[in-house]
Amino acid sequence: MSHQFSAMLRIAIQSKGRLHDDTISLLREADIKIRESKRTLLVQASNFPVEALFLRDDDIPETVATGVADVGIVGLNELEEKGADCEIVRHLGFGACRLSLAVPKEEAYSGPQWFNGKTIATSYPAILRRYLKQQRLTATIHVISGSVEISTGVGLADAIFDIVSSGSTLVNNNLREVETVMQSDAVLVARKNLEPEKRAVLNEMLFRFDAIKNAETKKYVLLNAPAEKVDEITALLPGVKSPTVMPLAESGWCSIHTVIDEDRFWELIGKLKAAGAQGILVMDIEKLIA
Ligand code: PRT
Ligand code: ZN
Repeated sequence: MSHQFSAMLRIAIQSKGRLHDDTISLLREADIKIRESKRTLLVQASNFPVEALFLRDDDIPETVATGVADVGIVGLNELEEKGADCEIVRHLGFGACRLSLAVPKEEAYSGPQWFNGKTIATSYPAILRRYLKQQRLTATIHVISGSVEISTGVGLADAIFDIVSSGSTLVNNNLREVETVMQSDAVLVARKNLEPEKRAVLNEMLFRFDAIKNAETKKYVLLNAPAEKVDEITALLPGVKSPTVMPLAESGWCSIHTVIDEDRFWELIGKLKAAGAQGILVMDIEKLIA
């Protein structure tokens, strides 16, 4: 397949950490196979014109903005913090989290003005500085690179600004989330002004990513119905287009095939049964090209 492309696209990927596995699985589902080796920084895919550059997430935005890599997968929080000039091509949905301000749980928190004159520990000073400015707050930012959540307990700061996902780290450190400053997930970013030959490779990759994403929330449904109920049942099914209806060997019965949204599944299933559907079979879809 790679013979139709004349360029190699270099993608920056987190070498280890929270985004690594989901990134590799997304590429694998898109049939872009990257053999990982602990020693190699740059690995070419075996069956697609892509080479992966393994980096720390902190270095990905700059690497893409400066053209050392063409595209990259990184948390939106990291991209915003570094202020790198990249194009956000897709939100990928995994690595979801938020950047929030948290205070010791016994504090009487009345609103953002609580932060005036306080010290806030964080690894995201640029995003925090922007928020404080926008809210016209005067707090001191104390930059630390890890274990931000223990800062208040050891008297290093009055509050923290950090990544929250389940919230259990805050609870374990007697902290309370009081302001959510930004929502984040992993994003696919591209260097601005990518050459057309590289853009073509990126477009093929996007086509595959989109097919995977479309399939994620859909189910393939097969069911049997008495012939006289087919109209009533098909009227209930939204389908990608219209459902496929095929006669069964047993006369007077049909098989109906369609694709439905996962979130509508339980609501529909009761209605389908009530309308006479039987032998309802639900299957995952791997890829869906609309
Ligand atoms: O080594 P490298 O520099 O590449 O990795 P890293 O240690 O800087 O980052 P890593 O791998 O921890 O996170 C990479 C990205 O994952 C982040 O930039 C976010 O975009 C995203 N992400 C999603 C998270 C979390 N969820 C998350 N929960 N990053 C960090 N956390 C930490 C958070 O810092 C806090 O300590 O988990 C704790 C909170 O989790 P909960 O579930 O207790 O709220
Ligand atoms: Zn990092």
